[in-house]
Amino acid sequence: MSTRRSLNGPETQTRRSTSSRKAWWIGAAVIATLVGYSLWPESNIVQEQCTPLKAVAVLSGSSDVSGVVYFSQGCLGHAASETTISGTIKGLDASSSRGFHVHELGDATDGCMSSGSHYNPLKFNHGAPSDHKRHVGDLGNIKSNSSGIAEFSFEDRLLSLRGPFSILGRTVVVHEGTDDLGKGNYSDSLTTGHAGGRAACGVIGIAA
Ligand SMILES: [Cu+2]
Ligand SMILES: [Zn+2]
Repeated sequence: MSTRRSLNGPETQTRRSTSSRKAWWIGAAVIATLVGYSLWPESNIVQEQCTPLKAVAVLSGSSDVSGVVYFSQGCLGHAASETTISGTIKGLDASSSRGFHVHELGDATDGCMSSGSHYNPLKFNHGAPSDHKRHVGDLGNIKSNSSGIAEFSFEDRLLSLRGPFSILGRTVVVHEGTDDLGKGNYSDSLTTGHAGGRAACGVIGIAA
């Protein structure tokens, strides 16, 4: 009896440690497979992370201001790159700076007035495009030449055509006044940049 007992003890322990070793190897294999798949450059997971996108907005309004604005966002490796904003807007006051923003809504039922406030998903104050804390839609000013035409092309690191803060379906607005970039000490400097009325606007749609 006493011999049997002493034999049973160690045997059971060996079985237990063999099965826990098996579980460890299965776990390690599963983790290695998942990590390997996510790192493999041609796996579907990685390919779906970035596709170059383009968008366009045709601007018009109750004033003589009109134009077209293009947006394009490429890829840097697996991540989206900065967004390029380019376009031509005419009918502006000569040699002037005019507030230029993405507003939150794509609602044109009341012209430019129904496009809501500056697109601000992070709930910061209004600012300059170069500010770390600003509305996502804050693009500063566009500058017109002596004929009242603004031609521009610049990049922005916050505007995106994809993801949770996408600007697709929102509205780009040109104002009648100059955006003070939040530094004008007016009552609306920190909400609208004191940029005045809305001269023209257009809903941002997907482009080919
Ligand atoms: Cu605006
Ligand atoms: Zn703003």
